This record gives sequence, structure tokens and C-alpha cells, in this order.
Amino acid sequence: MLEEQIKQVQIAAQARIEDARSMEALEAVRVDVLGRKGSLAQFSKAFGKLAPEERAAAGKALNAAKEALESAFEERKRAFDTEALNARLKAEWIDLSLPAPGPRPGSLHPVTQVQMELEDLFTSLGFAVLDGPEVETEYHNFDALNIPATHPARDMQDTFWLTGGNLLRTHTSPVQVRGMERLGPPLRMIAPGRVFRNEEVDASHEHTFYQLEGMMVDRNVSVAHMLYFMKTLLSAIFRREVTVRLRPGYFPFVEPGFELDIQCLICGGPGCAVCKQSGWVELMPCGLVHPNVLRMSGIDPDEWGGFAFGLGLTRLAMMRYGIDDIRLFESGDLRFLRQF
Ligand code: 2NL
Repeated sequence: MLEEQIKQVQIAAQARIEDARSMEALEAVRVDVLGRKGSLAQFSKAFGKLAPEERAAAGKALNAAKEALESAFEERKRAFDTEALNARLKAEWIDLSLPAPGPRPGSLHPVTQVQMELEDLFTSLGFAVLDGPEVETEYHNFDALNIPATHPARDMQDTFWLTGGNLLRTHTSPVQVRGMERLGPPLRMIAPGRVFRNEEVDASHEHTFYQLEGMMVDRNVSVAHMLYFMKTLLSAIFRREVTVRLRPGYFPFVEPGFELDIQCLICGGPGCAVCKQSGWVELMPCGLVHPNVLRMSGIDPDEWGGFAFGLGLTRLAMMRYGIDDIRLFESGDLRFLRQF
């Protein structure tokens, strides 16, 4: 019986498809069974000898076998394709999180990062960013700032004096003196940079550190303007509203002078180790520019006034990144630097 034979061939072929262990083996089965000279094709030849009603039934069986085998073949082929793809994915994957070959990319020093962020902020508020020499004259570092010759900052203990009377600047104020001389009023400027003091070095004292001073000179500048700018600045630095208070503070170049404190960001007021149980952290000396300082740099204090402030960039970086030893900043230790 032809239909029975077709069924037998189909079952045998199905088993061979299942058993095929490679794409090549599978293809060989396909040629044997479904090919032009394959076993199914042989059946068609035998159809001529059949009676018409038998032929119809046999044809139906043959088509069914062909369809079943073709889809079995396709299914097996898909399994091989998936297997091959999985093998490639396993063999050829690359870890994109690995460092690229070649020299390792560097990173900016943490103080530089804080400095650049503040430069962007002040630029957006209309301040010019000024630079100046690290070797200064006694006049620009002290006299022009109303710092009298008897002031302790002038002592050998505090200042690196150079032979010939110049010195390593002890603050970036002389950059602002030069700014006032050159720009004239009205003006808004900041002076970020490296400063030097003859300190006994320990975990919280360095001979070399970074400051950012700023100043605005215009008509009718008051403590209210100063407070507005300081609060804007501090919210940007700490990325949230901060509560501030002003205490009187003495600096020869401002009058009145203040210490600006912020409410402790760790405990929020009640007191903790960071704020030494006071609830406040001293952050920014500031004040209205002393009339003598304006006058010495060619600005008429009867017409113009200004506020000025100082900010320790190194100290700010320590607060931001939780660094507890100031000596790390100038150490050049790559294990430290690579963390930023
Ligand atoms: C500091 C810095 C302050 C200033 C710095 C300043 C500069 C000029 C005129 C007036 Cl040219 N003021 N700078 C003002 C207030 C505070 O602090 O190192 N304090 C310990």
C-alpha cells in the first residue's frame, strides 16, 4: 500500500532529522528525502500506475508527508542557527566596562574641579575671572590692602619672603588690587588661585593651598547685596538652600567685616562633631571693601562701594569629597588623584 510506505518513509526521515548532529548532516537528510531524486520524489513516479481514486489519496498523503518533513527540517535548522549564534555570542563578547587599551585617561585635580565649577557660576553672574602673579610685590600683597606694617601676617613666620623684597602671595587679594587698578568701577571679578603661607604642615595646615576671592564694586552696594550673592553662591556649591548667619569679623581690607557661617549640613543645627557641637560652620570671611583700599587702587570711595569675600577652595574640596588630610592635595600621589 503506497500510503503506508509514504508514512514509513516519513517516520524514518523524521528520526534522521532528529538525530542529525550538524547542519551538514541535516542537509544530507534533506537531499535524501526531499531532493529532486529523493525518496519522496520516487513515490510520484509510481503514481502513474495507480487507479485515479487511489492516486488522489496517495497524492494527499505524499503532500502531507512533504509538508510535515519540510517544517521538521526548518525547525531543526532554526535550532542549529540559534545554537551557532549562542556559540558566537559566547566566544566573541567584549567587556565594554574594561579600560580601553593605550594610555589611561587622566582626570582633573579635585581642587580644579571645584574651581572650574565656581568659575562657571560666577561667569553666569557677570563676574570676570582674573589671574595674576604668584610672586608679588609687598605693595600689592599688603600695603594696598590696608594691612599695616605691624600686622602679624607680614611676619617671617607667615610669609615666604624672597630676596629682593618680593614674596609668594599669601592670598589672591593682590589679583583683585590689580583688577581694580586696571578695570576701574563698576566691576565684578573673582580671583581663584594658589597661595602660600609659611605654615607648620599637618593634616589641616599646608604651605600651599587654593583660594577664591571675589569682589563687586558699584554704586550703593550694601551688605544686603553681599548676602544675596553669598547665598546664591552657597546654594550652588552645596546644591540646596543653606541657612547663614553673619558675625562681626576683623580684616584690615573690609569695613564692616564679617564671618559668614552656614548652619551645619551634617546635623542641621543641634550640634555634631563636624560643627564642634555649635550647629554652625565658619565658611566665608567677607565684608564691604574698606574706603582706604578703594582709594589706593584709584576708586573714589565717596562715589563707589563694594563687597568682597574669601573662600577656601582647598577646604571646600575637603568638605565636598570628605577628604580629612590636606597634605594629599599637593602630594602628587596617583592613588589619591585617580579617585577623581
Ligand atoms: C581670607 C580672605 C577675605 C577679602 C578676603 C578682599 C580683597 C580686596 C579688598 C577687600 Cl582687594 N577684600 N578680600 C575680603 C574679605 C575677606 O578673606 O583669607 N580671610 C582669612
